[in-house]
Amino acid sequence: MTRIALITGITGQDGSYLAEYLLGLGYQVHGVVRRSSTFSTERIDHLYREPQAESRLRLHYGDLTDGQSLTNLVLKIRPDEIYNLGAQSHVRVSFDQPVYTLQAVGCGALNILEAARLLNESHPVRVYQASSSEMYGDVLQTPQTERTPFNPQSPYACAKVYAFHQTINYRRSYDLFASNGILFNHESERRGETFVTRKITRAAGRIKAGLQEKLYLGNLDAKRDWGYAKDYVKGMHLILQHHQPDDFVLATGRTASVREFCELVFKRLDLNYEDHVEIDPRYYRPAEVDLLLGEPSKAFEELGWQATTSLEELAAIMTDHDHEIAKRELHAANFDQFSG
Ligand code: NAP
Ligand code: F7E
Repeated sequence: MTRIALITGITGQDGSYLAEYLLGLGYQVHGVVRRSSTFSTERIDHLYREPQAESRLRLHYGDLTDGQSLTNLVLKIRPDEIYNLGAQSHVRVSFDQPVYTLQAVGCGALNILEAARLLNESHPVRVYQASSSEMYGDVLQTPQTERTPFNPQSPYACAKVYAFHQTINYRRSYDLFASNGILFNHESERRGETFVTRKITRAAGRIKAGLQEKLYLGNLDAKRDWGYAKDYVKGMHLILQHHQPDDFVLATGRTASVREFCELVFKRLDLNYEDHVEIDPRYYRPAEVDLLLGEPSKAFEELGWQATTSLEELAAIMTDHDHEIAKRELHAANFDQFSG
């Protein structure tokens, strides 16, 4: 029997890699897409060009804040697995839009759990909740494990803590297979361009191509445990294949500062980041998370999962990808000048 998965946030970084991975495993994949006035499916459009995958991928309009339509969709599709990846996922933006962030991240997760609870009465379903290392906030213990208490530092993190606990509540109260993946930062060439790693690799590529001079950043001393998103979606799948629902940290076990990431990226392009990076206090946050470092041994021992891409490899993949984009941008700019 073909297994059926429903992914919220399928148009995002993780959703696109997860859809690819599940289609490769033979799943039928359904995705929830928000209606917008421009197309938002750039990260998954290529899947429609793969004939084998195309017929097993279905997109549906929906929004995490619209519980009734999510329930209708879940009861119609009857998925075996639900991956709740949809979110207003930008920490800095959550300070500007705290209520919407709570609605999408906190109530959104509750809407998914309610829909799954109803489906579970007639069809067994497993739910993955995209929890976050941001929940540790102003950390109370280093490294952070599944037992480290949360101390959230942003509206985003507070909403994720709510969703985390509701996931456990539904597991205990309704015998629903509902698990949290507590994922530390994971990046890729599909990372949104306002997250710091991608902001750095995009700008460095453009600086190398002569398209810009400066890169303006906020706190260079913040430290993160950065992995590669492709590794992490495999972990999400393993979490739902486990013999029982549980909560798992997925991380690399290594931390590095924003400054170190800048050094790696600019050095790969034979540039010195100090010549180009300037501080703009606009990018500081009202409250900062200074240090995140995950301890992923539970995931290794119980799921056989580990991160396989080093920080150097991640920086190289993203830098090379974005340097190629910048070269194309330069070519297009020169062509316009010539033909104009
Ligand atoms: P992302 O690239 O920002 O993608 C977020 C996705 O959620 C997009 O598809 C977005 O749709 C969708 N979305 C936003 N608001 C929605 C709403 N109200 N209803 C339905 N869908 C909505 O995020 P990501 O990096 O892939 O992260 C995936 C999940 O993991 C998120 O829940 C994030 O909070 C969590 N997480 C991420 C990391 C990380 O380092 N990447 C670490 C821990 C946890 P549009 O395309 O229309 O905007
Ligand atoms: O910031 C600092 C910033 O926005 C990382 C999300 O996926 O991971 C992500 O949240 C650090 C912070 O990611 C700039 O202050 C400096 O300390 O790339 P980021 P994040 O806040 O860690 C977690 C795990 C999630 O769950 C989230 O969904 O970099 N920083 N200068 C900057 N950050 C940004 N964005 N822009 C700057 O100019």
